[in-house]
Amino acid sequence: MSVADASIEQAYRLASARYAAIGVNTEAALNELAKLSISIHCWQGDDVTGFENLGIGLSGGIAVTGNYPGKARNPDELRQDFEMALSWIPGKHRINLHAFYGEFGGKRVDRNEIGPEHFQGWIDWAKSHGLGIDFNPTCFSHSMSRDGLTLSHPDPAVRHFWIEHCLACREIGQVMGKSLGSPTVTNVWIPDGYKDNPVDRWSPRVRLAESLDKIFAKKLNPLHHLDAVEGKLFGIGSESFVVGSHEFYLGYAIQKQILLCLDAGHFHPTESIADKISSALLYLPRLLLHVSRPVRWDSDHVVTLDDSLQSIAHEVIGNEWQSRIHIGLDYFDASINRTAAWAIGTRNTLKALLIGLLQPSMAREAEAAGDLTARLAYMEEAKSLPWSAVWDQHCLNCQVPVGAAWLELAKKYEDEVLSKR
Ligand code: RNT
Ligand code: ZN
Repeated sequence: MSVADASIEQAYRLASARYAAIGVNTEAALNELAKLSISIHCWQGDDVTGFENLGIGLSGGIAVTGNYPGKARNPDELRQDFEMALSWIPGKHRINLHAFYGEFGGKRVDRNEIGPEHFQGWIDWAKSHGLGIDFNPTCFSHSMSRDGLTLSHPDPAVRHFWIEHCLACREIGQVMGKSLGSPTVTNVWIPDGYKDNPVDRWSPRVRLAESLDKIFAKKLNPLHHLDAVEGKLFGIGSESFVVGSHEFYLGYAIQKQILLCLDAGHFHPTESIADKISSALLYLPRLLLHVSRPVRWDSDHVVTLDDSLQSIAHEVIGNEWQSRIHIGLDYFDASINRTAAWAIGTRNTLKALLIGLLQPSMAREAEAAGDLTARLAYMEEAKSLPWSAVWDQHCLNCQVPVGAAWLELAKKYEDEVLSKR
């Protein structure tokens, strides 16, 4: 064992004793942390570009800014970059794919014609790396995303096209989940909305509900596949009205008992998705989270270890909802090294979960006893417990770099591979 490793272990032993004194078992926390999988979004690797080469830029009211060199240009580069990032992240995780990341062999395969065969390369790769896959229809960056509308478009032909696409995606998701022995969550998000105030807010929502009813008519085996729907407040160009709003999908998901996806950037700036979880889980079996970081708007910044992330983790862990909440990441920053962006956001999410797993019970007990002074005191004291020594030990156990040591490897990869693209 190196001197550095020995000092990490020593710090861990001291931290572990400190936690034991307040009734927290750090070994149990680490065992639990090792079981948690984050669904890491492939689209951070190429600025939500996909592999269709349609010559159409990113649409749908989402935006990536920055032009850091070295973005992945094809499936092999994206997988190579993803593997590199995974080697800096402790644990076993999942990859979250969008439909336009299929492998089409240079052919134009339209969105309503895609099938599992276009994702066999991803499935084989995921299997060989022990990864699960999650999936998403891509209802943007396409000419049929007409007038900014898809499943709610007044033209039945447009709706039909996207219904076919979503049906194809559910079939693909099912094959992915079955092949990998772990259910694929297929999450439907559409950009539909208006820049300015509509006169009629009802009809588009009726059309969206009808389209979704067609998409979800066939029941799929939950052992292989789970459905999710994601709403939002506004997008670029849909500032005044989004058809699939939060209320729309909350109601819809409850009615169908499918997953609701809560994206941290899809609400008013001071609203926290952490507070929504306990309400939604009263009526829903499961939730999907899109962990993101909105800065003034739905800007999809790389996730940092901030209060909002810790509140989300506190809800998941404090209520033991690990099996009911699927945690996915959703951000895209093209202004920094993209593989580093994956590592930073995923490591932060895991750190927040670990902090949750190491929470002592005093604050909860104080609250139950009505001692709100002690609740605040204990919650604040908990913030300075030596969780970082436990995190370092976790990285050591998982044979991934401790502290910022991964950054040196990221720089090397940038020099040797990314900068040559
Ligand atoms: C958009 C949604 C959606 C997308 C991805 C690319 O506002 O958050 O989840 O970010 O599907
Ligand atoms: Zn999202």
